[in-house]
Amino acid sequence: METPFWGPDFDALTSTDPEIADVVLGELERLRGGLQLIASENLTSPAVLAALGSTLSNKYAEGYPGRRYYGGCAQVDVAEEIGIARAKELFGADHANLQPHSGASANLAAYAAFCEPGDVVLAMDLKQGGHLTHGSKVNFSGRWFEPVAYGVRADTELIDYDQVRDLALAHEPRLIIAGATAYPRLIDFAAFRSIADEVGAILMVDAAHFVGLVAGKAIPSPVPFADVVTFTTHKVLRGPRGGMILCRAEHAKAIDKAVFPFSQGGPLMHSVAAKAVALREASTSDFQDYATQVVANAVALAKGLEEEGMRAVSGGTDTHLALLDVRPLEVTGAEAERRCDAARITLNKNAIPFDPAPPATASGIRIGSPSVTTQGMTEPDMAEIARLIGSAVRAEPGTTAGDAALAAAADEVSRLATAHPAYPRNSG
Ligand code: DSN
Repeated sequence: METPFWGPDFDALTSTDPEIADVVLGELERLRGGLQLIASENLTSPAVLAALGSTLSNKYAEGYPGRRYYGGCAQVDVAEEIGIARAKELFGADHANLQPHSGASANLAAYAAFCEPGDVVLAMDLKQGGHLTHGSKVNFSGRWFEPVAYGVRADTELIDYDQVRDLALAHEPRLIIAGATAYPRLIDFAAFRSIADEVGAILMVDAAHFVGLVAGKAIPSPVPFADVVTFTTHKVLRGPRGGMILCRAEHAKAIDKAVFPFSQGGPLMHSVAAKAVALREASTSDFQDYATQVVANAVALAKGLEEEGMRAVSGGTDTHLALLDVRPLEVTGAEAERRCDAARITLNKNAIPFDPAPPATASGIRIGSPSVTTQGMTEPDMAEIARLIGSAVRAEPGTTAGDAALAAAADEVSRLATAHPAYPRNSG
């Protein structure tokens, strides 16, 4: 049977725009030739990419299924309805909104649903692992609302729940946010719920980083505890770049209105359809095995990096990411990132709690296991990766020995990546 023309056609891109085709191929080669350890990235499936590259990109569909401002929405309605049903089923949520364009858009909508400008919002300090949208002064959240920040304890580097409660009692926030971008441990959602109830606050969980582990049943879910859960769909969850919101039934109308028409116009229906595909993939037992392996790999990687002389913040990890203090190796986070990059290992510098260095330098690196686990790597590979990171971080570029060590590490990285290819040629 002839395949109908539907969109993703690499030959068309090559002939129409060879410059951009080169970029697309160059990025594929970058993924195939190195190791991706950015904790917030993953390698989404060919099925998700197919939905993303489809003609659903053409459709305007302001509104929600059955209540659109445009005709011709019969097909996209089906995609969105399927996606909503899958999200509710997978996470046990009363209501799901798949339209947020990103995590920041999802968070903006959650603020809009529950807060008025000037309301107090209690959230984790960006410098201790929070997110820009959790009250940073350079972001809408810090400019339009009154942020109060909690952090981690200096002795354990775990969230200071006593401080969260004290600040909540003192400032009576309208909204309390649990969730972080650089916190390796499980979050006690029951403790946050109890504090929110004590002060009459709405509890929002920004689950962007770990929601894929929740979907895969590798860690506990925030859904039973939170009024609203926001997240991105492209991290451990392995879907398209985008956002999503789950909430209790009583907040459904407010959330939907806050997404459209308050903060967004037309939804990206190709992305909504791709989110539905990712949710189907995340509902399988294979994905549960994947999520369990993501955690096992992060634990192994953190342990291996400790053996290389780095210090794991909070002593390790329960999730997909670890934060390593690199000062014992007498480098900054920024320099460690650069040296790893030279060895084709992509990770990011990151502030550690109470970091004396500015964010652009930082004293730590953040590593994550979602992508390498998608490539089928397991604990012995993590031990190898830790050794290669150690060797790269200790190598001083510009010296004969350092350059040789970086070149040797890059060769070994390439060998490992080839043995576990990203997007193997038969994966489509
Ligand atoms: N930029 C993401 C991260 O790397 O954690 C969060 O939005």
